[in-house]
Amino acid sequence: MPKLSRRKLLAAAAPLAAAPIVGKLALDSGSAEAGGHDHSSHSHARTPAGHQPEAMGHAAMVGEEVPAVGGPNDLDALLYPPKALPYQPGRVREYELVAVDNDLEVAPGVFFPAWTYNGSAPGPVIRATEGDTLRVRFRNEGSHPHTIHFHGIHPTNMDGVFEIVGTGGSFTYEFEARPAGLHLYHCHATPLKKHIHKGLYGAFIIDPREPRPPAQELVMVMNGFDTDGDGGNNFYTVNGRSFYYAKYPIRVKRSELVRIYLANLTEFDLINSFHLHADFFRHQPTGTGDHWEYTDTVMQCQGQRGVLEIEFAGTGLHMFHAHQSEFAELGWMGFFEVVD
Ligand SMILES: [Cu+2]
Repeated sequence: MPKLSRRKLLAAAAPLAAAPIVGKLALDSGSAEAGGHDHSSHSHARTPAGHQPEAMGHAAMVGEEVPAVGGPNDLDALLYPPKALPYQPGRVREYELVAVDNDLEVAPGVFFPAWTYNGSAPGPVIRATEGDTLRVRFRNEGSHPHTIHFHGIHPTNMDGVFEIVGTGGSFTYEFEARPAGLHLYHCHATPLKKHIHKGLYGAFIIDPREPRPPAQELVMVMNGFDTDGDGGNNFYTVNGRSFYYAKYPIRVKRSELVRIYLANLTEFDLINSFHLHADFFRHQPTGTGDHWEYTDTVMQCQGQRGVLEIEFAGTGLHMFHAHQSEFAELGWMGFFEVVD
């Protein structure tokens, strides 16, 4: 009965969402209600799920620290992409990706036995300019066979589906980076659902030859973690840790262009979404073409992605979260701290 256990877990985790509100921001009365829950039953609900520590729930109840793992700069390598390079004929961009098994702490005391590229889920951001030769040296030091399948236009023998790289093996992917846009890479070994939800995926930016305007650039990969193995996610995050950007808001400057590369790699759930409070952004699906939607909410199916641009009108803490309330309450929520 995966549904039941998931609902129970949701009930247990609901007060977590209130933590930053009660503890740090004192925004509205809705949080008082969440803070007033009887939490003795919550502890029981989460026990069968495995390793959810009581401390998480309790901290949230009394409005102390936001229950997120780690320090303020831990996820910088995933949040801030490598710099865009101006187009230059004949350039080769090289990356090394190593598949490794790694237990990831996705929420305080909650570990997920992940399969990763380079140790994290999502894996590193890969970036090239349209026309570059992309060369990715892949080594499998994990316990299962893996590949790297890139989205984009490339020869089929570089597609990451025919060569299956066993433990100890390696393969070099090499192709011209095109078309410009925001793409993905992920493992394509079978069973595919497992190889993806275990953590083998990441963002793949191809910059147009005519560069985009300078901006404060951010990468957000939406994902989920099934920490009790019931085929449903127990935690939702951007870049791998629940509530991380609630604890460590992303600082950006008012009136300056902010560009977000947003991709959805959530397994099990059909869609995920990004909703911004107190402002609107422009959204370019897949980072291609010249269609921009002006909105405060965008939804993405698995594998969908897009480029968001915004100049914040005001300063202060701007909340963002999945507009599926369930996801938000299970970790997919954070803040931009907009400053002058
Ligand atoms: Cu795999």
